[in-house]
This record gives sequence, structure tokens and C-alpha cells, in this order.
Amino acid sequence: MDVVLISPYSDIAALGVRGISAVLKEAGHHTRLIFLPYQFPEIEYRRDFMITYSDTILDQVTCLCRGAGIIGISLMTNYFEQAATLSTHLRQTLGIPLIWGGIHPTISPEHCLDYCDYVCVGEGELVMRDVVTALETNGDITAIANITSRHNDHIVSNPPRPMIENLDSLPYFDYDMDDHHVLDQDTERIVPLDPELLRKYLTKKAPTKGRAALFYQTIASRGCPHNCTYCCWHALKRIYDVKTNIRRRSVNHIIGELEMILDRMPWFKEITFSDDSFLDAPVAEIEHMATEYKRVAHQRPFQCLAEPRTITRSRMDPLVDAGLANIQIGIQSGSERIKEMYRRTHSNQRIIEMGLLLKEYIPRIRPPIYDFILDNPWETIQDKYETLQLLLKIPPPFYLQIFRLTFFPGTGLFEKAREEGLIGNDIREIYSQQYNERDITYINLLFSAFSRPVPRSIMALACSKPAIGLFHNRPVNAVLKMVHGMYRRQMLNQRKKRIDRHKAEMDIGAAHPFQDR
Ligand code: B12
Repeated sequence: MDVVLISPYSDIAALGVRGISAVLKEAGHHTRLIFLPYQFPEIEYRRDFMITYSDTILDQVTCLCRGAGIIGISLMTNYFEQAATLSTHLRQTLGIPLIWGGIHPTISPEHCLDYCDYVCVGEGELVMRDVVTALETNGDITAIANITSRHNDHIVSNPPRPMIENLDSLPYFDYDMDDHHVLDQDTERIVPLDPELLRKYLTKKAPTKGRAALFYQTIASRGCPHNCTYCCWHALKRIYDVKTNIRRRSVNHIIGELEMILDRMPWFKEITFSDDSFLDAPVAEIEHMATEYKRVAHQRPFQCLAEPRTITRSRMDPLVDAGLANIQIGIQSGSERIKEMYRRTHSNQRIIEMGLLLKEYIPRIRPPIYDFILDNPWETIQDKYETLQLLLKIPPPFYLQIFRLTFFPGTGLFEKAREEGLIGNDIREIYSQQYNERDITYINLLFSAFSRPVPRSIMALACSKPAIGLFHNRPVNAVLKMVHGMYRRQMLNQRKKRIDRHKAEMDIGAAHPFQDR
């Protein structure tokens, strides 16, 4: 059967749809992948994350979906509007069964059924295989495990089957490009993907925080040891009713994938492991991984996400020797009260020790990236002060990755916010939020300053209670907001001019081959 899978993500690595496509191909089906990356940097200066598809783009998607047995769309919460627009158009033009999957449909299935026929809750590889088999054999899709659907007026939610225990049983992510298509933002044309275009779209225009511009992204494990109340794993563990769920691929399986990819696409200069906690493995396995990685990746630098508990010398030594160059670690807050609210278990002392250890590896590794969450409505000035004081104790250099606290459906903090009336009636407010957006205040700007080479003595002064008392107040924050607003508008205008100039040079507007006549 012909299956179309659509990814709206800015990053066309999109491991979810590539993993499903590989399993469907292995089962003898034909898949067509459509990647609709938006790549206009000015999005980061906008307050919302709303991206609309022009009719030209929607018509081309319709053309590419014509004749498919089923269409699948992958989405995170902040891609809800895009998926809704696509689905509405496809339903009006084609009427082919639509299935949604990915983290958002998993944590908020019922809300998605306004736009699709079926929702896949959780891991989708085996679910999609069962769905396609049912379609081919007139089976009952609404009876398949993990599937949520609407029957007359009531919702039928089938509990998820257990998570895939043996990840080695899954084929490597589908990078065949035999029927892969990508939206060329500049020309608004959806074109067949080839290695050159793959390279172009995987190259980040403005990589930040010492990250690579171009890397091959994969995942060596699934799951997270923690249960943080703001994170989707908190919701997923409830859905699957599991406490721990870390499953790791064998070193041979991971290395086999890298060998295959680097053989076919040696232009990948770096590797990214998108595991939630890459170092969460026995030291012996880490050492084996490091040795094998060196053998096949030839010292290509790699980056990963990790959590403080696993940052030990016995793990770092072999990995840095093998090419570990970038490490990103969640800290989130330095306030014991807020850490308790987040169910984060790392003491500030452990964080400082981790910072001291990581500093020893610089410059073999680039400055580590520490994640922090801002704009938590339950945070007091004292909580923010304690976080700033922790930052002053972590040895520089490092970068901060700042996130705005977002109430993802199904998480503990979502329910708390809802109970306390912090979430408006229309949950869609959350969907279109710009997650990197943060309030422009004196304290929040101090966090940005920590990523820059500002002398610690100045930072200590700026983060002191008298300075916060003096500058973190309504009048000063109003001025800061105004100045930042002017800067944002100027950046937006500059970007807009550059893109318009580029479009004029490209003479965008000619008729498109795929357009529905
Ligand atoms: C890699 C990753 C990224 C990468 C790449 C994302 C990409 N598009 O490929 C980057 C770094 C770009 C990224 C960015 C962000 N991310 Co991120 N990211 C992840 C991470 C660590 C792994 C995702 C992954 O590839 N998993 C492996 C694949 C195989 O699994 P999967 O994607 O879940 O797909 C499976 C199922 O969901 C399902 N499925 C998926 N699609 C489909 C489609 C169909 C039809 C079906 C049937 C099934 C199905 O089957 C798949 C196979 O089992 C997850 C955490 C996690 N562990 O999930 C966070 C996560 C997805 N990210 C998250 C967030 C919030 C973001 C950001 C918004 C953060 C920010 N503030 O900037 C940005 C968004 C940037 C943007 N504008 O797009 C949240 C999403 C929460 C939510 N409710 O939406 C997550 C869940 C982290 C968390 N713990 O909460 N991210």
C-alpha cells in the first residue's frame, strides 16, 4: 500500500516519520515522505509560532498525497496549527484516511480528532504497520492498540501496547530518498529530495552556542530516568503506566547505522545523539561505544544531551577521547523549592561539581550548554535569585539554553496550572506560543548575559540583591521591554528586507508544476 508521511518540523531529521517509513518498507509497503520545514529565521523574533501554508503549498501537498491509502502527519504541540491546516485541506480535497502521531497527539489525542480520523498514542512503528495491514485486509483500525478514534459521538481509546523493548529489532531510519520530497521555502515548491538538498536543509543557517551547523542526528536510546513535571515524559509515563522506560540500542546496532550513513553521506561532519540522557549507560557500554565510534566515525565530533547524575569522569574520559564535543544538560533552576515542584533531584552542590568536572575538558569540548526554564508563574524573586547565585558558582565558560515554561497537556504542571486558573479557556493559546520567547525583564536579561563573556565580578554585582532590588521593577522592566521591542522590530525588518530582496532576485511567483488545475 502507498503511505504518505508528512513532517512539518523545521528540522527534517524528523526521526519519527523516518523510523516508521523504514518499518513500513521492511513490511513491503511503499512510503512517500513530505518534509515541510519552515526556514525563515525571523520566526524567532515573533511572539507566536504561527506558520501558515499558502494555497500553492497546500495544492502541491494534495497532489503528492493523491492515490495514497493513508496519510500520516507528525506533530509536536507547537505544530498543531500547521497540522490542522494541512488536514483540513486534505480532507476537503482527497478524503483519504488521516492519522496523526507524535508527542502532541500522544498527550492530547481527543483534541486532535477534530482534524483526523485516527490518532496514534505513543510509539508508531508497529501501530502504523498494523493500520496499513488492516486497511489492506478490511480489518478494524479502531480496534488496534494505541489507536484513538471517534465512533459516532464517543471516543474509543485503545490502551497502548508495551513500548518496544528491543530497539535493535527496528530498521535504521529511512534516508533512502527514493520518494522523499521537501518544501523549498524560497520558491514555495515541493521538490524531490536528493543528497544535495538534504545537506542544504540539514545545515543550520545560524547555529548557536558552539553547536555544529550540519550533523547527522540519531538516537541510541528511548526514555528518560526522570519524571519532571514540566516534561512530556511525565505525561508519557502515565499513558504507558511505567516508572522507568530507558531502552538502549546495542552498540553494534548504533555503529552499524553510523557506518551505513557515513559510507553513503561522508559529508556529515558531525553526529548528534538526541537521547534524553545519552550517558545513562553502564561504563563498560560507554567505553565500548567510544571505541567503536572512533573506529567508524574517524574522530567526527559528536554532541548529546545528558543529565547531571551521569556526568562522571569514567564516562566523560572515553567519550571525549572518541569525539564528544558538545554536551547539553538540563539544570532548569537553582531554587530547592522550584526543583521540588519540577521533581528535579540534583542538588546545587552536584551541579557545581559537574560544572567543575566539565571545565577540565575544555577546550577538548566546547563550553557546555545548560538548560534553564524561565517565566514560571510560581517562581518568586527569591527563587530566581537562588538560581542566579547557582550560576555564579558554576565555572565559566558555558552557554545557557533558555526555555519559557510551557504547560504541555498531560504534564503535572499543566494540571496544576489548570487548577489554579493559569490556563485560559482555549488551550490553543499554548499551541501557538513561541517557546523561546521570554518576558523581557532585568532578571531574565541577566540569564542571557551569562552566555556572554561578561566578567564574573560584574555578574556578581548585577545578580546581587541590591541590584535586583534597584533594577528588577516595573518601571525599569518597562523600559527594557521597549528597547527590546525596538531591537526585535529592527531585526525583523532587516530580515524581511533580506528575504524580499532574495525573493525578488529569484523572481518568485511563476506557476508551479504541482499546482492543482
Ligand atoms: C530530537 C528532538 C528535537 C530536535 C529535532 C526535532 C525534530 N523535528 O526532529 C530539535 C533540537 C530540533 C528539537 C527542537 C525542539 N523541541 Co524537541 N525533542 C527532541 C527529542 C529529544 C527526541 C525526538 C525524537 O526524535 N525522538 C525519536 C523518534 C523516533 O520518536 P518520536 O519523534 O517521538 O516519534 C515516535 C512517536 O511519537 C510516533 N510518531 C511520531 N510521528 C508520528 C507520525 C505518525 C503518523 C504516527 C502514526 C506516529 C508518529 O512514532 C514515532 C516512532 O515511535 C524529544 C524528546 C523525546 N524523547 O521525544 C524532544 C521534544 C519532542 N522536543 C520538545 C520541544 C518542546 C522542542 C522545542 C519547542 C523546544 C524549544 N523551546 O525550542 C523545539 C522546537 C523547535 C521547532 N521549532 O521545531 C518537546 C515537545 C513537547 C510537545 N508537547 O510538543 C519534547 C517531547 C521534549 C520534552 N521532553 O518535552 N527537538
